[in-house]
Amino acid sequence: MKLNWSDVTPHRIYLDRRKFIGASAAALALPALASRAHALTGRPSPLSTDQAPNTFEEITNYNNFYEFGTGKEDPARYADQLTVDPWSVEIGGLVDRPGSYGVEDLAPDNALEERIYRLRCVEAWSMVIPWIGVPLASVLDKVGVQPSAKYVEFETLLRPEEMPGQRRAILDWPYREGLRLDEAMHPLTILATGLYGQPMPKQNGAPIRLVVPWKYGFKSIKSIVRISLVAEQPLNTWKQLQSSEYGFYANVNPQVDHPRWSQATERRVGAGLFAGREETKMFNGYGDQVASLYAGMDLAVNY
Ligand SMILES: Nc1nc2c(c(=O)[nH]1)N[C@H]1C(S)=C(S)[C@@H](COP(=O)(O)O)O[C@H]1N2
Ligand SMILES: [Mo]
Repeated sequence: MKLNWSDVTPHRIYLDRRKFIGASAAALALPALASRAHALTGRPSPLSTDQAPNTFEEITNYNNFYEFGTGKEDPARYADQLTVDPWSVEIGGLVDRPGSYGVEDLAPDNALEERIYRLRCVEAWSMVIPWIGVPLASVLDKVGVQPSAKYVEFETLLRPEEMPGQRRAILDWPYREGLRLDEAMHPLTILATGLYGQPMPKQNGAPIRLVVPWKYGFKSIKSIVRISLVAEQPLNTWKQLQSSEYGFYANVNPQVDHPRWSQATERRVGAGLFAGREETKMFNGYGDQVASLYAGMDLAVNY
């Protein structure tokens, strides 16, 4: 599915639509994906923030996706080259039903939900993004996690022909991430296949990417082709690159600074030149839901 600018729902219309109850007329005018998402039926998820989302333009023009270059504008410029159809995700390791799954199998239209989440990058900027997707738990339940599995490992597509950043040794490709199994099963953790009621823009990780809103953005791995259930903690790309700066857990934590900058505050993208920085919240403001996962752990050690 190719996303054209002309297909894009303007931000303002989108916000008006969300207020619309019984939005069948509005839904008819939308692409299939959007019309089936809860998002546009006027029933926001209790897991969504009520903070105003960033504009579609901000969300799709200020990105980190090093496979397309290290500049914030590179993904919007180069991700168009990426073929996302056909696409399959290999699910394996300690599961009952390993195999090659299509995006439709993992995130069927009738299961899609909207989740409006804050995204806090380790670089100390943030956004609010209205994702469309399914709980990762629903996918893991489908494939049957075996009792010996303790972690989930994710891998991005390796295709240097279409990903110019992969022709350079910026990171150890393919990009890899991991979660502890209880983090992966948490209701806030989703596999997203769209945003703003549209199929996922390529620069945001089409056709399917992880979103873990209480962790720094680098945990939310894009364009996933492999999911493995494993017994040992997997090594994630950023920790592999520089383990003194990037850990496995990467929970948003205003009290644990990056060795080269403070994590106490953040800049909301699009807030304007004169807007002050915001205070960063523990677990990116999701502490009520997730703090218990880390009871008894020293989060300064397990950063
Ligand atoms: N494969 C892959 N996934 C990735 C990245 C990347 O470079 N490659 N960057 C991460 C970082 S640092 C952030 S902040 C988020 C950004 O997501 P967004 O561009 O959709 O806002 O994607 C994460 N997922
Ligand atoms: Mo990030």
